[in-house]
Amino acid sequence: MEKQVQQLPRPSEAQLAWQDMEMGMFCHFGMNTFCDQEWGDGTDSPVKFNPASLDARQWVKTAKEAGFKYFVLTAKHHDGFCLWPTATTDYSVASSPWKNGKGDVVRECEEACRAEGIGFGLYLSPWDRHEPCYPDAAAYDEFYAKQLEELIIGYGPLTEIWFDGAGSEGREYNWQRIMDLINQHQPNAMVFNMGAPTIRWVGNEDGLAPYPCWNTAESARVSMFSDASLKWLPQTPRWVPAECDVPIRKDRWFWHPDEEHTLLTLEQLMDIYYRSVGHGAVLLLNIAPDSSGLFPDADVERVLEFGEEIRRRFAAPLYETAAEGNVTELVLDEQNVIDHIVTMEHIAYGERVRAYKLEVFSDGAWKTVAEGSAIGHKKIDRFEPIAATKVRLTVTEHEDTPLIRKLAVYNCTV
Ligand code: FUL
Repeated sequence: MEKQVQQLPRPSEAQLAWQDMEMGMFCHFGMNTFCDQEWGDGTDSPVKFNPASLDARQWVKTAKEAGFKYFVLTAKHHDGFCLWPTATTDYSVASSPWKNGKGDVVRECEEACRAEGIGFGLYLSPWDRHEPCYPDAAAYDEFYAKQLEELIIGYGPLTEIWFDGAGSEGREYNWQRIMDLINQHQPNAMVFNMGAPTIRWVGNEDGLAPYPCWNTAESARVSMFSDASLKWLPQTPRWVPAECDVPIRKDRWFWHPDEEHTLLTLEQLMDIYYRSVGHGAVLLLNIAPDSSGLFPDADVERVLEFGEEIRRRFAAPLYETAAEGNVTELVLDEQNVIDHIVTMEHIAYGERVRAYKLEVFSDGAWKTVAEGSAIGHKKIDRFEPIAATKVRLTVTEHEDTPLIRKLAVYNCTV
């Protein structure tokens, strides 16, 4: 008997577009960059903020060239220092010597993203260690709503708004008001992690999605910082895909002097790629500008290598097809050695596959090379190189007729 297929959750248009981007770049920059610290307490003087060579185009061009489709800047981290000249506080770039207090990092990033044609997102920490009214919940809700309003009205359209739960344990913000503002001014922006999130935190800061990583709220955890008072609002859609955030320097979101040795290797980055994008999630990789206001050369080189390696492996499949139904067969014109298969579902119609098997016709017989549960937006399977003349995907369990957007084979070792 057919299952109740109309119950399958589906993504919104905006979620679909976001999932198709697959890779975003995170950018942690702020007062911490000048103080060799990760979590400033909000007492550092704005005088310290002076990035002599700041060039947001360099950041965003690097992101674009490496294949990232959106860019998320920390407009305000936990220390409360604002990277735009806000009217809500003087703890901002306007009080710094940088450009004689006339600069605006958020604007420069926004313009760079528009110029490069990639999405722009903002992180605005709810936890604020500088703002004197923070202990007064009602006053701070007002203050925070004003900051958010400045950003979402002044710097849109935004691809994503990033709400970090850190430091907010036990604190209830006015999420209803925050969501009303977002729905009014940036209805297509993804909302990360809090309020009525449209995308969820994957559950670690290593960039790794578990497998399977289903797209639905039932399978989502809230935040690692959450407690009972940090509940999602009822408007949270049932489709809440995961984003995997990770810094390119091990456990360091902000830049620190003399820490190039903590840069992840290309091999580690590729492993992250397989376990984030390859598990159907979106990767958000952080690169931190240094105190001169530039991405360090070593980080640029590494992330470009990463982008190049992804392209080398996956830009051009040997063969690919799309199909509907339980069995999708791909006949190769001639025998080819293959070692990767990428499968994708048409998730616009929900995540339908629950179990599948991949077989390769080799030496006159079908051989199973991979088996799995979720396909969702994307699944990357790799296996020992094998000579193949045909490839077959068999969906062994499903919620509704499988709609396979892509079945593609590759030889990545050549
Ligand atoms: C965490 C923060 O505490 C870190 O500083 C960083 O912003 C990371 C992305 O999220 O919760």
